[in-house]
Amino acid sequence: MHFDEQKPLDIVLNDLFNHYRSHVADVSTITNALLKNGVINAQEDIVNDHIAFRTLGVPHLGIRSFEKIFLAYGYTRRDYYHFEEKKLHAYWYAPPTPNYPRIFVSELIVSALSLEAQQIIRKYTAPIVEDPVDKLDLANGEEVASFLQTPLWELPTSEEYKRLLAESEYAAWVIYNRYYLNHYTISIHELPDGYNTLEEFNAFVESLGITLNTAGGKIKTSEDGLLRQSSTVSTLYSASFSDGETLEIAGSYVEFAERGPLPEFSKVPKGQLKREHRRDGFETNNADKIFESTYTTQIKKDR
Ligand code: OOG
Ligand code: NI
Repeated sequence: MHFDEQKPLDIVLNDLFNHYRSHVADVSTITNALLKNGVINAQEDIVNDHIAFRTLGVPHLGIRSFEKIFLAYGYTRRDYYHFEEKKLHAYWYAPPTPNYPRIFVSELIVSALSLEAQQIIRKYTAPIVEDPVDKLDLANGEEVASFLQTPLWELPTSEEYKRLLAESEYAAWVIYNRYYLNHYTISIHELPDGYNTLEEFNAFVESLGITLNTAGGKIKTSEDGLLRQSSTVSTLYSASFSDGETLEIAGSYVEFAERGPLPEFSKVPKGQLKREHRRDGFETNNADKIFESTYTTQIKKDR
C-alpha cells in the first residue's frame, strides 16, 4: 500500500465507534458513570482491547473479503478459531501499533446449515458477484467508513429472519445487522484500583442496572487463567423488515477484558506493565460463550 495507513484507519475506527455508541445505550451509560466517579477524564482514557465483526461465509463475502480492509491498514492475521456447534470460524488480527485495538472477525459456515437456511442466505447474497471490498479506495477513510454502514443486500422478510433465528442466532444477527460493529471491549486492567479486576468491574456495571451475559458464568477464563472476559447482554431494538413487519431484535453489546501478565513478566511492577507483557490473543471457550451476548437465550433470561 502506498498511503499512510493510520489516517484512514483512524477515520474508519472513529466512525464505527460513533455509530456503535449512538445505537448501544450501555456504552454511554458505562462511560458516563466512569466519568462521574472520576475513574476516567474522557472516553479516550478507556483502552479498547478489541473490536469484533461478524460475516457470512458465502462467495465474495466472509473473512477473506472483510479482512482486506484491515490488512491494508497494517493489521496482521493471527490465530484461527473454530466453533463446531455454532458453525463458525474466526481469526484475530494484531494492530499495526499497540495504540489500536485488536480485531476479531468471525464467519458463519453457511454450507453447514440446513438447505432452507442456506437458501434464505443465498437469496440475499447471490446478487453479490464480486468482492465489494475490491471496489473501495482503501486510502479514502470516509469511503470505507460509509461502506461499513451501507447494506450489501436487501432486507429479509420477518418470516425469513425468524426461520434463521430458530436455527442460527448468528445467521439472523448478520442478515439484519451486517457489518455493524458487534462490540468494543474495555481493557479492565488499564483502569485504576477499585475498577481493575473483572469482579469489581462487573459489580460496578451491574450497579448501573446493566445485565451481564451469564453463559458459562459471568467471568469466562482462559485455560492459562490469564485472559478473563465478561460482556453485557445486547439490548433489543425495533427492526423493520421487507414485509412491513417490525420485530424486536438483538443489536450490539459491550465487552470487558482483563489480561494478566505472562509468567515471564510476573515480576514487572504494575505501573510498568505494557501490552506486550500481558496475555495476547483470544480463547475458544471464552469466545464461544461471548457470542451468546446477542442470543435470545441470554436476552430473554431475566424477563
Ligand atoms: C464475538 C465473540 C467472541 C471474544 O472476545 O472472544 C469475542 C462475537 O460475538 O461476534 O468477542
Ligand atoms: Ni470480544
